[in-house]
This record gives sequence, structure tokens and C-alpha cells, in this order.
Amino acid sequence: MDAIKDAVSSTLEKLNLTGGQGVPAKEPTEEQLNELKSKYAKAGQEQVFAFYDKLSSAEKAGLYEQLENFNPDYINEITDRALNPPQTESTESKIEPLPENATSSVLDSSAEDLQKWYDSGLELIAENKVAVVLMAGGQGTRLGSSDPKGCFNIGLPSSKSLFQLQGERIAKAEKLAKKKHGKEGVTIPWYVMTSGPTRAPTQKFFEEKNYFGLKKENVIIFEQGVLPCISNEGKILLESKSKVAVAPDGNGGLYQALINAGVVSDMGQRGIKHIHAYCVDNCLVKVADPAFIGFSAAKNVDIATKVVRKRDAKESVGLILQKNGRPDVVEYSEISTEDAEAKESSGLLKFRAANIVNHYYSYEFLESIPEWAKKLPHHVARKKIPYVNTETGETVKPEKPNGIKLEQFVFDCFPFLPLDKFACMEVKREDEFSPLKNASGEDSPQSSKKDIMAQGKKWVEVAGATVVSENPEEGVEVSPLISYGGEGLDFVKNTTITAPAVIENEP
Ligand code: UD2
Repeated sequence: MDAIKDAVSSTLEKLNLTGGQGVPAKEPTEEQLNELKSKYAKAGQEQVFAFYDKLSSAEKAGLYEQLENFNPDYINEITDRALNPPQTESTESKIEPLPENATSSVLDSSAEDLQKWYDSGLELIAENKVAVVLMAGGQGTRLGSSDPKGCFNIGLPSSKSLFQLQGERIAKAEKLAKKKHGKEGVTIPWYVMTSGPTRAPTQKFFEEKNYFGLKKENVIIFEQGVLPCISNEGKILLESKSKVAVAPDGNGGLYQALINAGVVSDMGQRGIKHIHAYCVDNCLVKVADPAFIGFSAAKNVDIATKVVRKRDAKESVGLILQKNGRPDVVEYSEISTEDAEAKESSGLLKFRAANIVNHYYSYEFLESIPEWAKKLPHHVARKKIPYVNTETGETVKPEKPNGIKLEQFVFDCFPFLPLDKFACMEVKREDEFSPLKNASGEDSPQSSKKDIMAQGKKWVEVAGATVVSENPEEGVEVSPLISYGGEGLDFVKNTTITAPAVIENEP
């Protein structure tokens, strides 16, 4: 009997007709239905029930379940606020680069400071006070792949995916801390945020890969929220006669999801004090970077962010800056050309601190999420959104943007902090930032692979190896399980390595 129940439940889950935890959604009573209908009618969104009476019982249950999870008044409010943002006085919203004292740069920090931050970060990891949050809910539309980006194979000799590289860096950071401090059971819990479209394939991939050698109980996959897609006229769109068109609520949906999914309380139970949150598509990301954790803890800030020097005025990155004396980020899709191209007398871009979605949070700051999550603004993405015409019943695939997706940006809480609770660490692009955004050209699988292999080659040459190859472009892949950041490679000293090569075993 259980097998049948499981089969039904998983089918309903696939049809998205279950109430979240796989429990089949129930058809509403007449009274429940009328109550919800009037709520949507009062908000001018009654069109979502256009086909309700003709739906099957399961479809009615699924649509009711979905609509009950939204508040149409709130959807109208955030849509209106997103389309008509409150205009602060233009003089007030003057942007300026961050003040010197809010930033540090590994480019000009002393070796002692870097070592001090690294050692203290490793100690905090050894004390099980460090957790990692991965933002992996984005859909790789620009990449042209329907799989979650973390599953992507960038063509390394080892064929490792981005998820695997990141999981192995966590394992290595645990091992380095354990070795240095002689502690058993060093654990860095890995909280992986997915969205509707990426949840199941991500879960499946992690299970197939046996969590990349990490303990399953320390890899927690959770889901961010979704928001309805809205027509240009402000109406909630239907994807089908029984389903609202929805989209993930942006990486800023992280905060509400951390609360709703019980992640912050799980961190509390584990005694976590320092959190590293990062972007899935950066193949060079130093996951749980001890130096960054140590730097942030030493500065006693609530948020810290890593930046690289912006490549050029057109690079699609947010810019870390200050606005009205508060830390802030202006996204590439919202910065004026004038500000993006502004230069200092030195000739350098005035705004060159490029956001790389690589943030530190204090646990206390994440505990305060319920106080400010509702204040996080929504941004408008104008998109071509397939929908069902509620007059004719026909499905329309629009040729041009016909609606908006509302998304929150993870850095929009930065202005909630005074500058002295915020820090910025500039790092070297070639060491820490190579995003996978496009199918080819800049920020592509090819550039990701090239940057990883170049980094490994540099590491082994610094360790005393000689790398030979017919093509000087060829590099060396060094497994994260062998070296986290270039350390521990003495065994290659005075050896010759023919590139391309993979180093994944110690002699
Ligand atoms: C992001 C940054 C941009 C710059 C750039 C560098 C934001 C809002 N923008 O732009 O400033 O740093 O990256 O690579 O951070 N994600 C979710 N849920 C969502 C949407 C995105 O988890 O609903 C994740 C996504 O999986 C990825 C990260 O957030 O890990 C960044 O998302 P993106 O690559 O779509 O952002 P992008 O490149 O527009």
C-alpha cells in the first residue's frame, strides 16, 4: 500500500500538485474557494480563476494551493513599488566610492595580516563556527543549459562539475583546520539554496555524487520562494489554465528562505557564528575562505564582501560603493553609463569595486532577517513570458517582453548597515573570479577551464615544478582535495609536469 501511496505522491509532486512537502493538495471547500476568490477580486486579480470551474479536481487543488500561498495585495504593492520606486532627492542619492577605511585589498595587505586572517579563519572553522551558503537558484538561461549551473562540466581533464569543485574545497578546508588544530569532527555545513526549477535536478545530482564525499547531514538543500509573473498591465499571468506563471524571487530571496527553511535556526543549533555565501557559477570561488572569514571576524562586521577590479566599464557586475553614507551596490542593469564610465584623475574607473556575489555574514545579522526582510526592494526584469489569454483560453508565446518578473537582489540589505559594520576585501581576479555566464567567449566554459588550469600551473611552478607542453596555453588541474589555495604541493618540487595534466593524488 505504501508503494502505491509513494507513487501517487511522487506523481503529484512532479505535477506540482502537492502542498510543498509532497502531501497531495486538497480541493478547497466552497467557502474556502469563495473567500480566496473575493480576496483576489478585491485586488483586481480575479482573472486567475478564469478557468477554475472547468478544471479537474486535482487541478483545482493545485491552483488553489498555489494561489493561497500568495497575497494578491502584497503582489500589487511590490509590483507598484518596483515599477514606481520612491524617488529620493537626486542630491541625496549621490553615489561615491567606498571610503578607504571600509576596504582592504589583498593586493596591498601585508603578508603578516593575510597570514593572521588565514590562521584565525582556520581556527574558527576548527571550532565548527563557520557555515557556507550557496546561492544556486538561478537558471542558466544565458548559458543555454537547462541543468542547474552547478552541474555544469566546464571541460576540465577531471570532468568535475562546479558543484564538485566547491564540495571538495569545503572538504579540504575542513581537513586543513583539523590538521592544524588537531580537532576531530571539523564540519563546515553547506546550505544549498535552489529554486523551483533547480531543486529536483540539484538534489538528484548531489545524491548521485554521494555529496562529493561530504556527510549528507551536513549538506542541506533548501528552496527559495517564487513570485508570480505580472503582465505589463499589472495582472498576474497564468502559465496554463491551472497554474500561475511564477519565477524565482531573485537571490535576495535568500534571506526569507533562510528563515522559512529553518536554516538560521539550524545554524544556531550548530553554534555557527560566521557565514560565507557565494555564487555558484564562479569556478575559482574560495569556499569558506579562511582568510576572508578571519578578515571579517577581525573587523567585527555584520557583512563583508569580496570585490575584484572591474575589467572595463561595460562588465556586467554590480558596483560596491556608498550612497548617502551607507554601503550600497548598484547593479550593472541599473547603473547609468555616465557613472559606469566615470574615471578618476589616475585614469582608473571611479567605480571599479566589482561585486562578485561573495559575501560574509555574521550569524547575528542573519538572526535579524525578520526585522528587515520585508523592506528589501524588488527589481523589475522585463521578459517575454508565455501565458494563457484569460479571455480566449489560448496560450500565447510573446515575441517581445509582455510582462515583468520581480526579483530581489542579495546585496540590497547592505544599506541597512552603517559603514562601520561593513567591510570590503579586494582580491585578485585571476585567483578568485571567473564566472560562467555565457555559452562562449567571455565568462564561458572555455574561460572557466582556462582560468582553473592556469591557476594550477602557477601553483605547481611556485612549488618548484617545471611545466612543459607543446601549447604554452595548456595548464595543470590541481584537485581541491590536494590543495585549497596552492599549499601542500612540495611533492612536485623538482619534477617536470607535461601539461595538460591533473594532479589528484599525492605520491
Ligand atoms: C550577479 C550579481 C552581479 C555580479 C555578477 C557577477 C546579483 C543580484 N548580481 O549578476 O552584481 O556580481 O553576478 O557574476 O547578485 N540566484 C539565485 N536565485 C535567483 C537568482 C540568482 O540563487 O533567483 C543565484 C545564482 O544561482 C547565482 C547568483 O545568484 O549563484 C548570481 O545570479 P546570476 O548569475 O543570475 O546573477 P548575474 O550574473 O545577473
